[in-house]
Amino acid sequence: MADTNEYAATFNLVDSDGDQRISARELGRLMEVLGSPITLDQAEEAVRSIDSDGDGLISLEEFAAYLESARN
Ligand SMILES: [Ca+2]
Ligand SMILES: [Ca+2]
Repeated sequence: MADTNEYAATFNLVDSDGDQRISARELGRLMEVLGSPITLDQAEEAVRSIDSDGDGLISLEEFAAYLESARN
């Protein structure tokens, strides 16, 4: 089980509209800020690969689980 507290601050930064879900658009904006712009299609694909419950959005739990797995 991922420690979501560890990722909440990052998550909230990415979640610019504050609905507690990261959309493809928000992910795209993040990549732009990080200096690696991606297309909306690429952002949607990335969201699909992180989204484990299939609602098309990334929750904090999904975000934390993804970062945990990326770290190992
Ligand atoms: Ca959001
Ligand atoms: Ca989801």
